[in-house]
Amino acid sequence: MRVFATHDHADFDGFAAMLAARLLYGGGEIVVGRPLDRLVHAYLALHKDRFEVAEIDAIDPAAVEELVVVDTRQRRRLRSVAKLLLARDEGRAAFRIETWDHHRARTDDLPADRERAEPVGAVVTLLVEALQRAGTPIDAASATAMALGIHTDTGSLTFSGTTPRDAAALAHLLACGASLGVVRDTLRGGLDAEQQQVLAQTLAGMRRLDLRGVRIGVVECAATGGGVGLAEVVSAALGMTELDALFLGWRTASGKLSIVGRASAPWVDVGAAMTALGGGGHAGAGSVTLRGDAAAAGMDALLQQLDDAIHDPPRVRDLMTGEVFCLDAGLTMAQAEVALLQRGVHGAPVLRDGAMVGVLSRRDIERARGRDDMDRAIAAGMATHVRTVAPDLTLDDAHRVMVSHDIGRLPVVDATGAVVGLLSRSDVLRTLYGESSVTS
Ligand SMILES: [Mn+2]
Repeated sequence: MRVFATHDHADFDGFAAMLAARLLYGGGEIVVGRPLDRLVHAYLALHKDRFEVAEIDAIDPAAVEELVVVDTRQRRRLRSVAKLLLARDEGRAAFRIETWDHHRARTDDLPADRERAEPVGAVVTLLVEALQRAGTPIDAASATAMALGIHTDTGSLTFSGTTPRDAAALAHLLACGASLGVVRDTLRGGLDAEQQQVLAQTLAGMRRLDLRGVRIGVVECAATGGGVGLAEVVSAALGMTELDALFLGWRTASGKLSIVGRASAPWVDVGAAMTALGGGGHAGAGSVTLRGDAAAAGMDALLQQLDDAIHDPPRVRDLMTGEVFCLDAGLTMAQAEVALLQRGVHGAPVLRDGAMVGVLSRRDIERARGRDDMDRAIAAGMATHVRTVAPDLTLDDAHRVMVSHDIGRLPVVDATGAVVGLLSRSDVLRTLYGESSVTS
């Protein structure tokens, strides 16, 4: 007998990967632990007859020849098949183990006879590729579940871990008849009444921390229910704020503390922080359950790990143009026009005694020409309410200043008031798209 298993709180990626593996391997029993992820639970309630799930107690460990584990390799995330693994340890079972995963290797990973782990956005992508290579047809209902696995693990192909392979696998599933309507309705499930309450508590009660310019939200809630679906609450809350990452702690009456984290910026590695605490996850999402002293320390236990889990985000000083052509406030408009033309620039900061007092653009010069003011000092016709940025501001924040005030070039001014650089739109675009895609 062959058994398929995935991590506890099976999500769509884990569940769909089991379906795909069963097709690929040619049959076997799917085992899931309870509770399931809320979306999977709702989906299974409707599709129960199509996707039969076996009970672990009905399986005789001695009869198992092969265990295929998907979406994790960590033994302690596999409570659903703990009995089988224990029987194997004690010599009452002797099955081989195969694993399919897209998480980083851990010290408590299962020793597998065959291990396939690749850094794709959803593990089901690896299995869909294998099915495609084998020429195995995928029915529409299974293709839909697999498409949901890719959608949920990649944020509909928007999370930073998404690869071209995930998009190609999704395309194949659409070609197999995956239903866009079912995908849409399943993903649009919204938050239930309990989740909405936790969301309200999260938004009202969160502490906002600034760690080296990275915005982190941290909140601890007293459990009001089973805590299923907290990840969706954290995602929803993160989407409503400007935070780079958000961590929600869920404290049960017995003192246990479950922490769910999500990041929207690539410089916060949620999985690293969770792993340091004994949990797991990806860069973008992770969770851990703390007990005993660690739980008593509350969210402080997490805060101690955060420093190592935050990579320095790109800052203005890393991207700015360092040598800035400046104009002296004593020049006339006519002199400034010649100077700008000679340097081939559209505008420049204006200095008086080394300090920036304004910015002059060619548009200001054209206005002066219209008023016949070309012989007057530029100080009279320049923009004096100039928005500047500090060199150690994060590029993200500088980007926000550009967008909200529609400014294409920001003078970079240090604490002494000296102009130390200029940040342009193209500097920002270069970090968004890479060096080659921006020409000027
Ligand atoms: Mn996954």
